[in-house]
Amino acid sequence: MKMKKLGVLAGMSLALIAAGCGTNDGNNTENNNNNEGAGADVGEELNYTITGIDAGAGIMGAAEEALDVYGLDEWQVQASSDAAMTQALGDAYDNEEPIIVTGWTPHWKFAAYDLKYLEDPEGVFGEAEDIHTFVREGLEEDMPEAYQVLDNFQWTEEDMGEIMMDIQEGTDDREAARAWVEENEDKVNEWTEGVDPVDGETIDLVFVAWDSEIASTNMIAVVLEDLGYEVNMDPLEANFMFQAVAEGEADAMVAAWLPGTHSHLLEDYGDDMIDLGANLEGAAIGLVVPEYMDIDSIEDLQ
Ligand code: PBE
Repeated sequence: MKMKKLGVLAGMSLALIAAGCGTNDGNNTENNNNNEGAGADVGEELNYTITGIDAGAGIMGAAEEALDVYGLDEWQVQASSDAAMTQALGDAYDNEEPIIVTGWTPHWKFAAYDLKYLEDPEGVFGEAEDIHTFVREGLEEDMPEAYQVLDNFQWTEEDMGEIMMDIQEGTDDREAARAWVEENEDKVNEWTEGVDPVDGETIDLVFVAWDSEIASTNMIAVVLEDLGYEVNMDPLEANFMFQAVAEGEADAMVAAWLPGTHSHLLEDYGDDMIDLGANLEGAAIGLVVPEYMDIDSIEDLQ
């Protein structure tokens, strides 16, 4: 630990000397009084580490690819979890320290903190994404009511954000989902209109414990429960989530990010499951930093 701190201090004083010697170019004058600016400084401060999430997330593969494409050989993406990443982000933010995380929208972190996506001129993280609902083959015949609701389900980033914020502020996952369903009766009625109630049939939903998917899966579980279903929710790794639906072990999931983030999983499992289309449009993934950091582009890390 001590060594690391010394390293950071050495990095800082080097940066100060550099600033004093006028090596910063003219359009960087604003930054001359602090220790940030060039990618190498950020790299040293962060131990050349990007704070990632679970290794199975699509964004982790994309981040690795970004290191490759932008020639960031010294950098690494540290696997952890959504919860650990947001904890690290919150800690850094409270101390105005630098941090780079694998980030995505919708996510409550953008409402809680002032953050920005690093520009991605090479387009590694892709354009806007949609979140799709997938069900197992045969679900339409076996559980036509659930199939109909899942097929109709469509909401917005704001809708999902309300549940995510509520959970972030301490409300239990299921309670936050229930509150949203009760407050958004009109929207939910559009999905359930004309669908007959059922009598305690069991439906298995799979998801990954990302904040966005905790919100969406709990919400649709509440809607299905209100229709009379007994709902099981299993948190899995991303590839097992796809596999479970493809092999018919699970009935449905509302957590496929396409066309980019989960394209490799779609390639492996897509032929064996039914795509019910987008339930949310305009999602995004990328590298995210606090606004107070001076870097704006992934290229600034070179
Ligand atoms: N995410 C949230 C997922 C998809 C949903 C961006 C962390 C992923 O990277 O696989």
